[in-house]
Amino acid sequence: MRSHPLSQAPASARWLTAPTPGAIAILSIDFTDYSRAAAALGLDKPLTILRPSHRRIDVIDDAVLVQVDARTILVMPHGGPMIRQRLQDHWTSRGIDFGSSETAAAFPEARSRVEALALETLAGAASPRAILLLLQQEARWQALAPPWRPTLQDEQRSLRLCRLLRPPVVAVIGAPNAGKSTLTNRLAGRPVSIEWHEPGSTRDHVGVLLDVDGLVVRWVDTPGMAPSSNEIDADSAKLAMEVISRADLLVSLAEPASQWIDVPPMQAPIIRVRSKSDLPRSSVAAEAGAHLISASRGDGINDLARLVRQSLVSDADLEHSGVWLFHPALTAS
Ligand SMILES: Nc1nc2c(ncn2[C@@H]2O[C@H](COP(=O)(O)OP(=O)(O)OP(=O)(O)O)[C@@H](O)[C@H]2O)c(=O)[nH]1
Ligand SMILES: [Mg+2]
Repeated sequence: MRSHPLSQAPASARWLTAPTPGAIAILSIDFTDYSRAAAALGLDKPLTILRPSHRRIDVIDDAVLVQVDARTILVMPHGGPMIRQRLQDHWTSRGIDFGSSETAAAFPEARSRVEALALETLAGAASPRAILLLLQQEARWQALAPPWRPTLQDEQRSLRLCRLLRPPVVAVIGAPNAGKSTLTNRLAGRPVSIEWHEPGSTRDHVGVLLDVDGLVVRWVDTPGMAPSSNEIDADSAKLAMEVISRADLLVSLAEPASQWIDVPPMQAPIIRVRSKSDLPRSSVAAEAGAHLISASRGDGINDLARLVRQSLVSDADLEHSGVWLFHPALTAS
């Protein structure tokens, strides 16, 4: 397991000996750029390959160091747990990465730290669209030349792509009877939420994990928003507002000839949807800025799913050929 040149840390470290007390401990330091690694380790004089050298490691301990090849140094300090910890804390503070050693051990087949992290991430990724992108990361990181720093665009694109790993929250909102639960059930392909011709049929919000055009989202069907004197409704409306305030995207539904409800200004973007397009009154097909659906008949549903996915993870993000900072260990400097 090599430290990757673009892992940003000057070197990655992993203990080869157990954390129990012993005469000596062995720490393997992997790197690709010797001078960066040596600077972080505080090595003033260079090591000669395969010749053990007794060094003072800053103020912590004496240790024997052996550089085994162009990319690995073994460090052998005294094996007490306190010394081990102090050494680890000291070198962590100088940017050496001890974090991914467990990941590396779990994926011995991986060719690099980036690949080990990608395989680990793949195991927990929510969305099918994450798979191919994660498998491409090893080659992409290898293709870049160190030293590399992500741009703000890289970081922002990476954050949006991370929605493929942890489902973003999409809240569907609208007046009572707008057709929110019917849309939810249509997207789920099964009944998950009560649809009823009387307004107020959804009393509490209903959350479901949905695959929306290859992006798995936490879809939340909220109760219709209307002033109410009923105690339960007031509570459920409060709960709905909490969900709305945490949403990454709002899908706002309005029946033909009715207004979209107002929500307080939020961070989350809003997609406006005109529902029940099959009804005769809805000859408003070309309404500016609104998407037309009939959840009962299924009209416009695939396009809406695509719009939802695009609003959260765009085609441009998915097709971008740059690297993805898909794991916190890749952002550590
Ligand atoms: N014609 C037609 N009727 C629809 C459509 N979508 C929903 N409805 C009907 O509208 C009524 C209300 O639908 P719901 O999905 O329960 O509406 P809701 O927005 O969840 O309502 P609340 O939970 O009460 O806020 C039901 O009778 C649905 O069958 C549609 O696309 N076309
Ligand atoms: Mg409902």
